[in-house]
Amino acid sequence: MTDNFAKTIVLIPTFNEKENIGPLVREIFNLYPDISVLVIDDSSLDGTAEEVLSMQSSFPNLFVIRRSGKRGLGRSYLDGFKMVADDQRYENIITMDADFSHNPKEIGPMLEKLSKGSSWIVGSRYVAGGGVENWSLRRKLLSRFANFYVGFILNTGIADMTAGFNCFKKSVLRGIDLESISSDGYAFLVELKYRAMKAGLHLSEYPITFSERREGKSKMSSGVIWESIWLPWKLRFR
Ligand SMILES: Nc1nc2c(ncn2[C@@H]2O[C@H](COP(=O)(O)OP(=O)(O)OP(=O)(O)O)[C@@H](O)[C@H]2O)c(=O)[nH]1
Ligand SMILES: [Mg+2]
Repeated sequence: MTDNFAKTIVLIPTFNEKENIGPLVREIFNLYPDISVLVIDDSSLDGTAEEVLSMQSSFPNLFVIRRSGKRGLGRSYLDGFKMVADDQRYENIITMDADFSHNPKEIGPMLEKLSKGSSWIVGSRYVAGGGVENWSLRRKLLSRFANFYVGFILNTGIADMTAGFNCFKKSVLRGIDLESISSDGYAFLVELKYRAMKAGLHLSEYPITFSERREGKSKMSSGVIWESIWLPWKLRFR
C-alpha cells in the first residue's frame, strides 16, 4: 500500500487559490508522505504559484506548472497529463480541486479501491453514502440538474459525471485521444469520463462528501456553463 502512494501523483488545477493551496498541500503530504503533487496554475494573480514554489524546499515531491495564455481547466489538466505521461515513477493519477471541496482523506480509500482491480474510480456525491455539505440550495439544484441532464442525454450509468475528484491508472490515458478533447471548462470532466467509457473502460463510483469551498471565489462563469449545456449533445451525435 505505501508503495502505491509513491506511484501516485495528485493533479490540482488552480486559479487564484492562494489561501487554500498551502494548507491543502500540507495536509496531503501529512497524510501521505510518499505521494507526489502537481499544481497546474493558470497565471493566478494572487500569488498561488509563488506559494507553491515557496513550499518546494519542504516537499521534494511537489511540482508546479505555470501556464500562460488562455485559461482553462481542460487545458490545464491536459498539460498535467502530458507532464506525467512519460514519468516512469507514476502509475496512478488523482485529480482534485484546490478549495477543500474534496477531502484528501478520501485519497487513501480511493487508491485502495483502485488497487483491487478497477481502472477508474469516480469520487461520487450521488451514490449511496456520498453527499454534499454546506452548499446553498441553488448550488445543490444546479449540480443535481447538471448530472440529471448529462445522464439523460448520454446515459452512462454514472451518477456523478461532473465529478472533479477522480483516481485512475495512468495507462488509461493512452487509450483516449486527448488531443481531440474539445471542452475547456468543467465540461472537460464530463468529456474525459465519456471518452474513457467509449474506450471500453469501466468506471466505478466511490461515495465522497463534497464540501463548500473553504476560501476564495468560485470560477464558474456563463461561458463554462454554456459549454456544459452543449457538450452532451455534441458527444452523443459525434
Ligand atoms: N488551472 C486552472 N484551474 C482552474 C480554472 N478554473 C477553475 N480552476 C480550478 O479548478 C478547481 C475547481 O474550480 P472551482 O472554482 O472550485 O469550481 P466549483 O467547485 O464548481 O465552484 P465553487 O463553488 O466556487 O467551489 C479549483 O481548484 C479551481 O482553482 C482554470 O481556468 N484553470
Ligand atoms: Mg470548488
